[in-house]
Amino acid sequence: MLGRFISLEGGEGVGKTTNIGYIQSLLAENNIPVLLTREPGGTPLAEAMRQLLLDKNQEEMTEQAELLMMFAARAQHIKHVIKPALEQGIWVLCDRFTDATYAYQGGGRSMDFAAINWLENFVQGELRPDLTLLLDAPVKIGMGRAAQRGKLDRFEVEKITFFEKVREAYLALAEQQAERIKVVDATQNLEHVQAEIHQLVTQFIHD
Ligand code: T5A
Repeated sequence: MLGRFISLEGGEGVGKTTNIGYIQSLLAENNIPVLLTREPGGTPLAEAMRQLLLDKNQEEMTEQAELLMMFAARAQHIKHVIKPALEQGIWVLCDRFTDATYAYQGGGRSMDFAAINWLENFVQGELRPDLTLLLDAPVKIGMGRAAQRGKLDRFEVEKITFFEKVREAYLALAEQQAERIKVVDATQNLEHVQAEIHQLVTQFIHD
């Protein structure tokens, strides 16, 4: 792969969408071509699956269906968007990727990590992000920020204990894969969050 793959992770409302544009501008300043995308989503079919995954007004979705849909959307995304970009030397900046599956389905829903790991290998082959920025904040701070946006989706209506487990799983992943996953303290004001991101991304660019 000629391009490099950066993912942005974290619980609800920690500031991923807010900061993705900032990272894009940092890459652009360094003359790096970049593609912005997100999960679940990123292609028309994967975006249609996103609608289903986030819609709370439907029959109860089984945990297995949820997990498989995350990976079904990911398979489309990788084949039609992520891999073609990386092969052309375009960097990919993705709002959430498979760490979110470990955190939400593995941590939040207590699903078997080995099953997720099997699906990860099946769908992605060797593709993994080169750098992951994990924006971390206590659940109440993130949920408070997310709530300001109004309407809540199918995940956002979960109980606080669900999001505590999501956060724990993310932090455990960061500890296990410290080389790739860098934790950013998202409780700080935006200026400080972006100063931390600036340092991490600049270092990664020059590695
Ligand atoms: N999901 C996803 C899974 O369960 N498994 C998977 O495998 C994948 C890929 C997707 C949902 O799907 C789940 C997880 C999610 O529940 P999403 O829209 O991608 O949904 O995720 P959300 O977390 O819902 O995204 P949000 O838009 O809610 O959160 P963001 O992007 O982290 O937060 P953002 O940038 O919109 O900021 C929220 C508010 O906070 C303010 C912003 O201005 C905004 O108003 N803010 C700050 N305020 C003060 N200080 C700061 N430092 C601030 N940073 C941002």
